[in-house]
Amino acid sequence: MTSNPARSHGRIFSSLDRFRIEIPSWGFANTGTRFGKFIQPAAATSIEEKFSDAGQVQALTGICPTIALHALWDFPNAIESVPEVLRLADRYGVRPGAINPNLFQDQIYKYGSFGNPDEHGRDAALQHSRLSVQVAKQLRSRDISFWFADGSNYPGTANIRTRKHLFEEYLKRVHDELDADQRMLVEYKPFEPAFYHTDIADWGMALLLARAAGSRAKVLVDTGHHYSCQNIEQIVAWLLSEDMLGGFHFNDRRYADDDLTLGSIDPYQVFRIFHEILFFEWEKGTRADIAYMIDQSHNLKGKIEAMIQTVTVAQELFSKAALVDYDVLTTAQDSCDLVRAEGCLQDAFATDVRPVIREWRTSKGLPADPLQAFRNSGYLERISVERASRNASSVSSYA
Ligand code: PSV
Ligand code: MN
Repeated sequence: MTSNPARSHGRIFSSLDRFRIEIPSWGFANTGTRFGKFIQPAAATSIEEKFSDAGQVQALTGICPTIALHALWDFPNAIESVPEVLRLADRYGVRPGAINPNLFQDQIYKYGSFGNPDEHGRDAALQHSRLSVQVAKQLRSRDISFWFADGSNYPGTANIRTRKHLFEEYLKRVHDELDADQRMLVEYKPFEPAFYHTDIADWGMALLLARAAGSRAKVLVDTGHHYSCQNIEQIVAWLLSEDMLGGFHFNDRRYADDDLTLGSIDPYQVFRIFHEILFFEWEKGTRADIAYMIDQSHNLKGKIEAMIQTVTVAQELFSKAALVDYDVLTTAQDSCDLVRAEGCLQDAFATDVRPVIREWRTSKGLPADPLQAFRNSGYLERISVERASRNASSVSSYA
């Protein structure tokens, strides 16, 4: 860590000035496990309520100017919804962020989207992807973020190589539709909902497919989409070195894709990811073009509080990572001074950056403690009353 307090203070401030993180519309709605949902009276029941909640998070933290949108979940009428979404963006002070096509929910995707052996399934996926690109253009969203549930559940039931080729072909066809300033993000996930093979199961597959799609395709790393002991920061370092890291879906996990709030299980993991990015930027003298996004969904914590919690934890971990002293680190690495090198990371991680973050927030006219400010605001009480009956009527009964 830099030993000069004024220098540390300056580094924290400049890291906070630049750090922005996108919040997901679906993080404000009721979600559950495959065993059912526990309904929250305050959960958002419409796209307007999602924008309103996102506006609260932005107003209190100042670092979440955009909201990721999920086609179908947010745009039942696709293109026709665009004017309304633009109106909501204006009204609530958050812009549309990444557009997430939904290629997994409709019955036609039972055996896959781009990997479907039936051409009708593939065509439906292509049409929906093209529509999502159009929506993104009209909303002036740069990123279209693709996650595919495609895969198979039993050995021998799918031709893995044929499906790979289909993905190459169809991703390229979608890529051809992008404007010059748009990007395609390709997300990977090892399993679930497919339990034997997943077509895009890891970063290597996502990387090859993104390369095959075209120059504006990059890989998206969802931190929950890895096996337990996987070294995610090494994947990040490799993708940076290949100029193929497009963005993140941040969340935490203990067992699988748990979608828990960030840093709740392993904050050092997130710190190490940020360290690899900032170290890369320091070495290259350039800013990496990465979309930092949250993808969390938990059915018991209050939605807005959980979002604020994740945002502030991300902010803390990012500014801790900015404290690593790269001169000391590189000297220690070059001379194989292992303890000193490791200590650079440990010292930065152990630093309590919260007092400086509070100071930064005050200097920007933001509440020093966004979570407390939210609790004092009365917003939650108000929406709990307004939305309670709509949420209650969505409870399903198995009796
Ligand atoms: C899949 O688990 C995923 O991470 C994808 O990003 C989806 O779009 C998102 O979750 C939906 O919750
Ligand atoms: Mn994700």
